[in-house]
Amino acid sequence: MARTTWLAPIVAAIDLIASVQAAHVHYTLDLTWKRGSPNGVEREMIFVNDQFPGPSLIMDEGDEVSIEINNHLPFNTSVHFHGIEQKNTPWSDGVSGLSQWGVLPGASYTYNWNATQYGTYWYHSHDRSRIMDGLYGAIYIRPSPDRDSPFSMISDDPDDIEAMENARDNPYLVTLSDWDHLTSDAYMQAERESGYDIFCSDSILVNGKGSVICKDPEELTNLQPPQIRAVVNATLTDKGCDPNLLVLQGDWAHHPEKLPGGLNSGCVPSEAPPSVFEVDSNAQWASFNFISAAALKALWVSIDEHPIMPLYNGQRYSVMVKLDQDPASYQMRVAGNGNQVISGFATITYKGGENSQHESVPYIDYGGINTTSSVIVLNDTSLPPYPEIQPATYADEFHLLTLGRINSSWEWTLDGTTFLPANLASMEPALINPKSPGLDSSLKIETKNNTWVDIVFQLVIPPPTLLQPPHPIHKHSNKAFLIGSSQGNFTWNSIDDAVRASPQSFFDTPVYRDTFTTSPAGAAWIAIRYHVENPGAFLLHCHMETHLASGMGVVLLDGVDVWPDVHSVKGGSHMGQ
Ligand SMILES: *[C@@H]1O[C@H](CO)[C@@H](O)[C@H](O)[C@H]1NC(C)=O
Ligand SMILES: *[C@@H]1O[C@H](CO)[C@@H](O)[C@H](O)[C@H]1NC(C)=O
Ligand SMILES: *[C@@H]1O[C@H](CO)[C@@H](O)[C@H](O)[C@H]1NC(C)=O
Ligand SMILES: *[C@@H]1O[C@H](CO)[C@@H](O)[C@H](O)[C@H]1NC(C)=O
Ligand SMILES: *[C@@H]1O[C@H](CO)[C@@H](O)[C@H](O)[C@H]1NC(C)=O
Ligand SMILES: *[C@@H]1O[C@H](CO)[C@@H](O)[C@H](O)[C@H]1NC(C)=O
Ligand SMILES: *[C@@H]1O[C@H](CO)[C@@H](O)[C@H](O)[C@H]1NC(C)=O
Ligand SMILES: *[C@@H]1O[C@H](CO)[C@@H](O)[C@H](O)[C@H]1NC(C)=O
Ligand SMILES: [Cu+2]
Repeated sequence: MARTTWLAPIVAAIDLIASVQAAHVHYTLDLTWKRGSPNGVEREMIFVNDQFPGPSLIMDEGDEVSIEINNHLPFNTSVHFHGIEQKNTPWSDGVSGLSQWGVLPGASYTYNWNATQYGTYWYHSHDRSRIMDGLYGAIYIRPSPDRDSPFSMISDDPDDIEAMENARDNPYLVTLSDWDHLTSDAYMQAERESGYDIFCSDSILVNGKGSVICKDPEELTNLQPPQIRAVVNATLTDKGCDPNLLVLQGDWAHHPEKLPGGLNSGCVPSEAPPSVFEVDSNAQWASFNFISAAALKALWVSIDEHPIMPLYNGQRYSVMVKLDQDPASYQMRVAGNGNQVISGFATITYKGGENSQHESVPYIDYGGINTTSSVIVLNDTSLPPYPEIQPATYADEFHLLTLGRINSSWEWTLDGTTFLPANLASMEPALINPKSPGLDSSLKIETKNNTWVDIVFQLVIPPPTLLQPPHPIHKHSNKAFLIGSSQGNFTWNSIDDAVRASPQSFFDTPVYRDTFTTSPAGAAWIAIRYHVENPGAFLLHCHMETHLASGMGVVLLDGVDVWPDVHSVKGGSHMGQ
């Protein structure tokens, strides 16, 4: 049964692939608010064209893309195209209150952008915390034929390379997410009223399917990674969550009695059919392109008997899998990494192996800990871009941002004092008016076009912040280089000084990406460098929805010296309001 439900979207995707050879690609996304039960438990949620996750948008590098959204939701919305650089189209970045007005209920909005990049991306709401209500879907852009393919680094057999290219062009798009029975508004209200930064979810979903799995609290407690168990030092709740948020979240007011029942504890099991991915060994290779649409959780992703990898909110990895195993079923396991003991599951079944009794060997357990010593863990700082590119050797500007809690356990800032206003989504968009009054109280960085900018994210752990989870910091528009990282305090006034004093903290071949994760523990810093080349108003923010909604972001007014006159370039239903 499960297989039939899974195959439907694949067939739809193949249809799309066949029909989008044209350079102009148009999609219409109808957003509706209805009851749904991805994990067997009903709640109100967002569907896109009656699907959850929304339909995959598949296109070719070089395509001119236009995406119309029709907002049938009972609240404002917007759609952001995560990782899409929006070269010369800053008004299509989809951030309410920054690059556009929120799209009102009953209204429509059209995003136009050029697919100047290839690879795996995704779209999601960027108005309040609506990712938690289900507004997301995958984007895949196939590389143009004149791109060099990297597969000769894996094999020198032309047949093998061709099989990998086929797999690359017809990937399995795997959207991973955490799912809660509360709506995003109710979840944020629970934080405001209880005073806690809450991390607890009900399920982990693979392509929108999962279950609520309840286990004995003692068993869950034993499944915690030892370094976390040492800190939490308490029996977990039946949802695998920390019962003592209080101890770790600083000396602010907390009202545990205001936590809604079932949020941090109170597990009620529920089963729904999992996602099944059917692979055919005749294809020789399969590309699994993972997308983390998680609102709260860092994840571990594992396919039995394969290397395992960390996946933080917003990140994507394409994994080329050689289909040389015995025809059988293999488990995909997705575990919470850190603040909750929880897992979600899916199955990869070889064609012809449906009835095999073979039991695949797990490489991680329910708590995300490796179960064999032969396991290889992806090192996400040793993935240089292909073909290799390097940042400039020095930057024009330097900014040191200090990450921590502010004013309460659940509110976060990127610089210790100022933070994104909670009403960002209702502000006059900065792109329309760089002097927008709402910006006065925002943390912002103004840059000149064609300059290089360094930003250091410093984590401090003095009271009242105490512990911090790793923050997945996402940069809108063009990517940045992760040039360095180290424990301790960044005590220099520039990257140049730091390189001279501590060369071992800097990478020879920096990764080039749109999401960077801060260290999970202690005083530590990471440094990024980026080129200002796309004038516009863009966010740089923590991609945990609760942290973003509570203020953890900075507005980049990039190339403000040469900003486009938005009114004359783009009309749009709400642009000129
Ligand atoms: C998008 O690409 C088309 C075709 O190459 C080009 O004419 C157009 O100017 C591009 N749009 C933007 C905003 O750069
Ligand atoms: C762990 O909790 C126990 C019981 O509450 C307490 O006695 C002990 O000191 C705690 N250990 C640490 C390392 O905090
Ligand atoms: C997990 O991996 C570590 C590091 O490779 C290894 O030391 C440990 O033995 C592994 N755990 C198990 C249960 O094999
Ligand atoms: C990961 O790769 C980086 C960059 O090559 C290297 O500095 C670091 O030591 C590696 N980490 C591990 C755990 O191997
Ligand atoms: C944070 O709290 C301080 C003192 O209570 C208050 O003055 C300030 O306005 C608050 N900041 C924000 C952004 O709410
Ligand atoms: C909805 O968007 C409009 C602009 O289109 C804005 O004025 C209003 O404040 C927004 N409402 C909310 C609740 O954010
Ligand atoms: C880092 O700086 C903070 C103050 O901002 C200080 O409390 C802490 O001791 C310093 N840590 C180290 C390792 O120097
Ligand atoms: C901004 O700088 C980039 C990189 O140098 C350049 O390609 C682009 O044309 C500039 N944009 C404007 C509007 O000057
Ligand atoms: Cu964060």
